[in-house]
Amino acid sequence: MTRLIVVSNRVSPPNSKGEETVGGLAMALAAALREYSGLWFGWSGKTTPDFTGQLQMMKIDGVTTATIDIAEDDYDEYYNGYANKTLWPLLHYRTDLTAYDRAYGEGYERVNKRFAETLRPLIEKDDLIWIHDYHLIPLGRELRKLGVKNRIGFFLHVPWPAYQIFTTLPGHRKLVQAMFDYDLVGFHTHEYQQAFEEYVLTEAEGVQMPNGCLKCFGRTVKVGHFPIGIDAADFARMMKSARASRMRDIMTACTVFRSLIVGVDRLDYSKGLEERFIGFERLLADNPDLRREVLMLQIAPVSREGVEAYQEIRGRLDALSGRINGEFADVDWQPFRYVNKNYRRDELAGIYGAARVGLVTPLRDGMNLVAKEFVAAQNPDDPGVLVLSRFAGAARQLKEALLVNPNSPEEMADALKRALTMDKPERIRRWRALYDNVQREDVTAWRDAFVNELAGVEPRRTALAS
Ligand code: ADQ
Repeated sequence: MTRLIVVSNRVSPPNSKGEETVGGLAMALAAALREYSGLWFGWSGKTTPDFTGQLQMMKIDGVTTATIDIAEDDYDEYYNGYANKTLWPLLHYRTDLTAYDRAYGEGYERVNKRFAETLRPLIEKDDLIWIHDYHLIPLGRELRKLGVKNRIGFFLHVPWPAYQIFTTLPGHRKLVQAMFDYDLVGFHTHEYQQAFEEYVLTEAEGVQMPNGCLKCFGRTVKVGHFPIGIDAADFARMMKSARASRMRDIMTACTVFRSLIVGVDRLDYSKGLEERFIGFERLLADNPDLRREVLMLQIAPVSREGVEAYQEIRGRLDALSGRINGEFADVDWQPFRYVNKNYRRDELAGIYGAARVGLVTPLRDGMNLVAKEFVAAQNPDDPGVLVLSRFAGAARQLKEALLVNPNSPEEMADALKRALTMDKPERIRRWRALYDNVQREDVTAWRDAFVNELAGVEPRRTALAS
């Protein structure tokens, strides 16, 4: 069997206590690699004053990991800088938050080169190489410069934005050119794929070839969409665990016959948390009869604390949650609970299972795995309702959710009301269709579709894209 090398910015498989790191990508890659005798390469999460290139190899749960530390200035310029302050906001349509700093771009190039140089000696002739996400777009190019001719695929976990947004990035052409040093480039949805194609055809004068290939910069690359899913089988097992049941019981007990609305997200401006809080406030304001009947729990562990935009949104969310409780709480009822903690996956499963409504309303999201986890955690005989943003990639698959525009508090309040009052037959009918999709298009289907496509492309013989 061909060996699979997976490369991502962070390498974070489940630790020995069964706890897992927050983040959809880490969850998906850990699950995807479990069945492969593969290698997972990337950053350890630690920094050193100077870059050493020292590799740390480990085997955890059948997955071999190879990690490196990055230098402190790499952390500032590559990770906090170009990745989190430039590309992340840009790819999520937040040009207002996008910082353009030449030093960030240089840090990005430098770290990608260092990744390539450290990874190069580990690559064997027939390995398939699968590179993940916006941190590492130029990595394929750097590997090609070092003579790597293996099949290399790239998968983007976040949206590819509309042409008018992407072209606001200084140096946008160079980034797209680097995508042509891959053999296969994958997106979550057809919409992102189309936006990428539009850029190539209009801005870079590329040509659409038969069988899903694009030709540009003297190279041909195969492009496709591969919607990521959750490890549905593992989730079903986890739902039966003692911890999940205990958490479900605790949540049911402390909601005392009230309907629980739940949101679970990394604390990130792309997740639409402020808009969601305001939507819930609107529900309470417009529906006095529902006030004592509902309770909302928002779990949002802090992330990327080194970036100012994340510190600012944290302050605004604290103030909003205080405002909602201040306005509506009574001696025996507090409508809103806002928690900044991480939970184990089995505990989260129990929390989802106790909820009547899953409220997943990002302003933009590549896919959104929380929506799928919520569906997987429901009781088939009495399932909850998913309220989902139309701007999450998941909305393309989970069409039986109540789809909303997260920018409209009224629309969100109406959808919440509809979800809270939906009769059981409709809830069951919608949930069955959703669960069918979550089971069928799971993480294994995603991995197999991408890897099989990559394995099927012609091996390259030519040099770099020019
Ligand atoms: P993320 O932006 O991290 O992922 P998402 O897909 O929702 O977003 O995944 C978050 C994961 O973190 C989920 O598995 C969730 O259970 C977990 N999580 C969230 N809060 C937690 C908490 N408090 N405790 C424990 N676990 C928690 C990126 C893209 C997404 C894309 C994924 C995968 O931004 O659009 O779906 O990659 O491609």
